[in-house]
Amino acid sequence: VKTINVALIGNPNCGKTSMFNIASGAKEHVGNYSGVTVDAKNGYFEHGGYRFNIVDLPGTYSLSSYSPEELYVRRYLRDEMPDVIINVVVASNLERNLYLTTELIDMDRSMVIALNMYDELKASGAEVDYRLLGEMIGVPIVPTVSRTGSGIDELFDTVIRVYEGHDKAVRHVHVNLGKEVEKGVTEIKDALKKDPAVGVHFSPRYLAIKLLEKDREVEDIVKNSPDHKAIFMLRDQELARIENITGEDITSIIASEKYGFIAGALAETFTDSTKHEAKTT
Ligand code: GDP
Ligand code: MG
Ligand code: K
Repeated sequence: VKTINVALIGNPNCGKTSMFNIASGAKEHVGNYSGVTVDAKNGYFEHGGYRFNIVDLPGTYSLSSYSPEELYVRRYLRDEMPDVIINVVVASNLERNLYLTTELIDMDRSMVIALNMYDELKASGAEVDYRLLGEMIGVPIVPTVSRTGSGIDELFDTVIRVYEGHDKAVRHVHVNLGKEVEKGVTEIKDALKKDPAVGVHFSPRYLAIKLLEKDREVEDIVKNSPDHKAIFMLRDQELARIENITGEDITSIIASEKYGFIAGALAETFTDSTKHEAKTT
């Protein structure tokens, strides 16, 4: 039997542990609990002729190095290289939850989105064209209710298809960060690519974006490259150029472009019939 290593990644309280329990038969604590220890739980099960190793990771809003949870999840992604990531999102809070998704897209990893708490979305009267949304962002999306198990079989069927390279929604999408940032990212990415060791764990694009954000841990990764002095000089130059031309701080430019990407995708796929007065155009 083939083994697929999957990691559950999502914001706090999106239903990761409930999904982990229902898939693996475990009985981990579920609820509004934020523990002192930041760790992961492993489980095993079989589905569709495959063996799954599943890990329940701490909840995180982003993949920077700001909090112990973010660092933990990113180190896990660096060191363990899961075959497929299940990005669990709260169906009725996509604007916020998809931010983390944009960071995973930058990393260019194999991924499936579990559109969780789909029961609450339906009860609210809102609707999302999740097939179209998945095609737009290049990641298959499966509605799930991890409290009851609804959609979990379809979710793991989709994980198998993604793992085997058979899912039609899978496509590499580029979250455009605006002309100036994109120019900087391209320059840094090209410099990084000269070292074959770079990009083994993280995509050159992800590393370039995080270098522009002055992410300490990514700087440490890049320090292993023989060209790192030239790369840091280039980063400093590009950062100065971008902030000069735009008059804005890089982290706010990147955040607003990412939220713009999400808003654009949701404008075409999300309808909230309870808010039919909302459109002004
Ligand atoms: P985690 O922090 O991501 O591990 O989330 P948990 O699994 O601990 O779930 C947080 C809360 O959401 C708990 O009260 C769960 O019972 C509830 N929950 C999880 N999944 C669903 C779902 O699909 N629908 C509904 N209505 N509630 C859910
Ligand atoms: Mg949990
Ligand atoms: K929780």
